[in-house]
Amino acid sequence: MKDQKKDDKNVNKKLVDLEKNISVSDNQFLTTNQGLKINDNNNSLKAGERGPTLLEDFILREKITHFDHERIPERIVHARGSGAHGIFELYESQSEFTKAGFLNDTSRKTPVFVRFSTVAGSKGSTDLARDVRGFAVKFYTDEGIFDLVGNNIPVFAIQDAMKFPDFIHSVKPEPDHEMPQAASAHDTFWDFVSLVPETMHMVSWVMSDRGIPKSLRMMEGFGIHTFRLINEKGKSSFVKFHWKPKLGVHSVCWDEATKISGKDPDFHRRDLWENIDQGNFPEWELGLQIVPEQDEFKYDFDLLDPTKLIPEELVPVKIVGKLTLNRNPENFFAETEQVAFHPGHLVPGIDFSNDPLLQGRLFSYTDTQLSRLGSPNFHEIPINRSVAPVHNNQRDAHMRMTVNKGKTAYHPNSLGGGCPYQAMIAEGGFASFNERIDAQKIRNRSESFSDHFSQPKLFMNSLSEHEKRHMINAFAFELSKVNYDHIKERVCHHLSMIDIDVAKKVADEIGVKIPGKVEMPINQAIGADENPKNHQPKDANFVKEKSEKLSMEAHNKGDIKTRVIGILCDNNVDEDSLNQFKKVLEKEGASCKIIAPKGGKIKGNKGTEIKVDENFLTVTSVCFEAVFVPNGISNEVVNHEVAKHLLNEAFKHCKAIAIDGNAKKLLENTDIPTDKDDKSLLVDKTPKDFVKAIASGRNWDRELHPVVPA
Ligand code: HDE
Repeated sequence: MKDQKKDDKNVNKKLVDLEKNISVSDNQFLTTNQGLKINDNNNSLKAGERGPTLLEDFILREKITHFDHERIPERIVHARGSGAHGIFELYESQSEFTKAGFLNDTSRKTPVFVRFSTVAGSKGSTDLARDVRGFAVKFYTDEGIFDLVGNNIPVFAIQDAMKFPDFIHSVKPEPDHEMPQAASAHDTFWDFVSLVPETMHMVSWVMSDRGIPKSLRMMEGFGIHTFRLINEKGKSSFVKFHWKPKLGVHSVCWDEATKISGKDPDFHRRDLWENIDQGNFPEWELGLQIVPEQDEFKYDFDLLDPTKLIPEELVPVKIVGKLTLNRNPENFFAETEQVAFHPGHLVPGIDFSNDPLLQGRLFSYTDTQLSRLGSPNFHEIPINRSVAPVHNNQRDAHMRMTVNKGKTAYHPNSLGGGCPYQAMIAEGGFASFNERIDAQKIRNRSESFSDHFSQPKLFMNSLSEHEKRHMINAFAFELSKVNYDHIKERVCHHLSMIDIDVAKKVADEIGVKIPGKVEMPINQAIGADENPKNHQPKDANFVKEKSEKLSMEAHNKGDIKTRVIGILCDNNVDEDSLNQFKKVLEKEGASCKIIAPKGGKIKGNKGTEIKVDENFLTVTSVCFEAVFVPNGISNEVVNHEVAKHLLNEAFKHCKAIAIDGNAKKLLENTDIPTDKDDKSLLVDKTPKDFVKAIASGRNWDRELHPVVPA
């Protein structure tokens, strides 16, 4: 492992700050929490060797009491997460748009902590459930903490915070039997979706391959809401934040996802940890979509509507900086579990918009920490502590760590010299954007929020053929699990409003008819308009065009960096064949894992000892991006069911397979057709051809004629 900590220390103020709390027990005595050295950590104090335990055993009581209280409530959403430390570097000053220090000063390396998460599953659920992924970034800036609490999908399911508890109650395991775990619920979730058509855009994204990412390192991130940037002169622009992964955007296929969930539920977590550990630091570029204030009403969707994105054709994403994750946490609980994000953690130069979903979030995130972390002092927990100085008159409460000196805990004061004093704007004081609001108090939703189908139509138009096929299959799979036809029909109706072809395929697969019309209940507020007729979803604008970047295909970087390639060998493997491929694959940045029937080491045909990474008991093709079988494999492997299954399954999942020399005998023993043209099945081809095949992405055409029953 690289000693990133040492390199970082020169620049990373947060790592230096965390050092204060790091405890190492090397060469130390075991003690109680009071510092008393413990002489026997194995036996409780008893009345006689076989007698009852004595209440006076304070050592036992302390140990057990602490243990009894070790758990805190998991997050109500985004419970399962993985975190990492890193830095953010700016390419070019954005002072034209914002005065935020970390977006102005290119010499700064702003420390960050990032937490990725699934949304629906609990803390111990699987990484590869079909779900949205959280992508929350905490910037420890010199002006205080800025949190960009986003997701890997650019739109949200609902438009108003008022619907969030309903939405989440529908998506979480059903309350009577607490099923299903990890994935979104079936009857309740789809019931909600069918009654709230604004969900259809986000649901379409989740049903696409974006819902089953290959790696956390290979996902985009989106701030979703429109925020504001404010420059030194007080001028405001609207902005949407994007994270673009340097490794491109990749997913697994559904059959693979379900198998990974069983074989390695920690697949994403492990991948992130191991890559950071090995020095393959994941990187994302920060992109800004900036909309001048005067263009607020220029588009046929509302910038304040979180179910809408701004197509990159309308407003290009300006790349302004780079995020690098370069250090794993020291302690999962202390860092990943206790980190507390909040979209209301702002720095001067960034402000909110009036997006009604964002507005509700501003309340929720502090509130939830009170029950999760247990005290309003959660900002003192080391991972949450600002590197900018914190001084105010807030005092006391549970687990207060700071020892505030002095008599005065009020403002204004004269006894404390007026301190801490307010900052003028020129001194870095935060002032909310001076937006003019002249309105009536009203519980309603803007008419400009009522087009629910045009953007999902744009999304579906933009998918490549196989992406669309996967999305249709996912809709069909999830809806097949729903027990009520009227729910399935209503969803198919909404789909028909978006794309009739998609709707027909889904309806056919799940065996329902698409209703011509469905009566929607009033799902928007009735304060201003009590006529249910006025609350039916509007037809989609006739969207013909595509938006290129909505397809994952547009984000393939054409390389194989950090991909894991399985190499199936045995004793006497042809070392030339093995090394020729391995060398080229590793030079291109992939990592190779040796698979052999038994663990330990094998001996190549020249007598070299080769370490085995996976044996036939542990191996599974779903953990590899591609498989290579070198020349010189034994008859045992040729006839072994595990070896046959490995190739069959890799083929089924459309992965590249390279076969060299006598390994053809194994190929012939599988269900893989060898007489068809297949760009990713390489027999006696060069390592470079193999690299090209992996880099070009999966051969999805194989799905059109499935032949492998694996
Ligand atoms: Fe969250 N969300 N959310 N959310 N959210 C939480 O805060 C909430 C929303 C997101 O790794 C909770 O500390 C409301 C949108 C992420 O710790 C909670 C609404 C987006 C994370 C909460 C939303 C998100 C959370 C649970 C609608 C994408 C995980 C624990 C009004 C832009 C952060 C916590 C982490 C977590 C509330 C909508 C992203 C309950 C009320 C939109 C990535 O406060």
